[in-house]
Formats: sequence, C-alpha cells, structure tokens
Amino acid sequence: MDIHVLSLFPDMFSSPFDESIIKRAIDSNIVNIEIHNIRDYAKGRHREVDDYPFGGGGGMVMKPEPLFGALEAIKNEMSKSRTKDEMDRIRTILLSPQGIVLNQSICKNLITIEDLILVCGRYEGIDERVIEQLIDMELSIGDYVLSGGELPAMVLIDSIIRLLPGAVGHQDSIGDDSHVNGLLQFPQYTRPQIFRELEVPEVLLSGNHKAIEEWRYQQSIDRTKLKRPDLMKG
Ligand code: 9WO
Repeated sequence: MDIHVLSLFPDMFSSPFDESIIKRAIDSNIVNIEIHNIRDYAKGRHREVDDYPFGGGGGMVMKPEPLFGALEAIKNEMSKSRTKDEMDRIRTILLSPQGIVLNQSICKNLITIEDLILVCGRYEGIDERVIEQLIDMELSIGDYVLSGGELPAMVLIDSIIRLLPGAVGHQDSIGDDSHVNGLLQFPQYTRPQIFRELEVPEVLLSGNHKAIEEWRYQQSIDRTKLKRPDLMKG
C-alpha cells in the first residue's frame, strides 16, 4: 500500500513512523509512506498557504492553489507507474471533524485500497472548493476539535498498517484485539502469578486451551455489555 500525506507540518510525522510496527512495515516495504509539505506547492515570494475568509470572521482559511497544485503533482507522478484503472482507484481522504467517524470496520475496508492520499487541514479550515473537487471521503477520529488533521492522519495510518498482512509479527494477535469481533478484549495477565496477594484467574493456568478460549470469549461478551453496550447493538 502507498500512503501520501499532505501537511503544513510534515515534521510531526517523523517520530511516530520511526517506531515499532509502523517502522517495521515501512522497512519491509509492506507500506510506503510519503509526506509532502503543502508549502512546497505555494507560489510567490511569500509562499502563502492561508488567507482571510470571504464573508469575514476570525482566523484563516487554507488557500485552494497550493492544495490543487500538490494533489495534481502527486497524482501526475503516480500516473507514471500506474494504469488508468489503478489511478481511478486512488482515494483522497480529508481528516476532518465533519467526516464519518472511523471504526475498525472502516479500517478493514481501507486496506483494500492500494493508494491513499491523506490531506491534513490547519487553521479554521480548507477552501470548500478543494473538498468538493478533490476529496473522495472525509474521516473523523472522534467528536472533538484539534489543531489540525495531522494527529488524526497518524491514527488512521497506525490503525490500517497493523491490518496489512505481515505488519504485525504474530498474526493471531490482530484477531484477538479489542473491537475486532465487535467485542472488547478479554483481560490479560502476566507473571508473577500472585502479585500483592492478587491472583491470576485459575483457568489461565489450567493448560486447558478449550476452557481458556471459552472463558476469554465470555469475558469479552460480559465486559462489552458492561463497558460498551453501544457496541452490542447491530
Ligand atoms: C471549527 C471551528 C469553529 C469555530 C471557529 C473555529 C473553528 N475551527 C474549526 C475547525 O474545525 N478547524 C479545523 C482544525 C480545520 C481543519 C483542521 N482541523 C481539525 C481537524 N481539527 N480537528 C480535526 C479532526 C480531524 C479528524 N478527526 C477529528 C478531528
């Protein structure tokens, strides 16, 4: 999978992508991530990327020209190594509080897309013509306002990379994670077996794999009902 990210703060992406699962996925060519600085596509002496909103009001709005320039340049470069059909399957996503809220099932659908372009907004928003003309989908990571789309883009990238075949060393551990069956994860324990008089549930020490599996499944159901009943409906 190829992921292109457009941002005014490209440096924000270096440390999260230099750790653990994402780093390994990049190093083993499971995913290729390119971060583009929107300012590189801004014209003029001052390379301005924002301007005052028509109609007045506070704050600044991201100008259309740098974003159109960036997206056209990236797609033009991509077209050199892709068929027309592959170009048609590229999806451009804006991280936005107005988007549909990300969940595990959306993540699973996104890994079927070979090329993703993620656009990170800043300031008070992006000129609406960019969204109308160039954005295929708006995604939110939750109902709160942030300073920009960069952290949501990193969240999205993390959540999809770990679903790509080979990205997570122990493939079983993907299936057992919270939310994957629409249920929360069962409780986990490690050594010591007794810690400050607190004991690990007996069944986990039994060696009875069938009993352990049943216990864990029941725990997942019980705690989902208790902590996240909203996940049980539907
Ligand atoms: C709304 C708003 C209302 C009154 C005054 C100023 C305002 N700014 C915004 C706003 O939504 N700003 C955005 C900041 C502009 C685009 C980038 N920003 C952003 C993205 N904030 N939060 C996100 C985001 C993205 C995905 N998931 C959750 C939050």
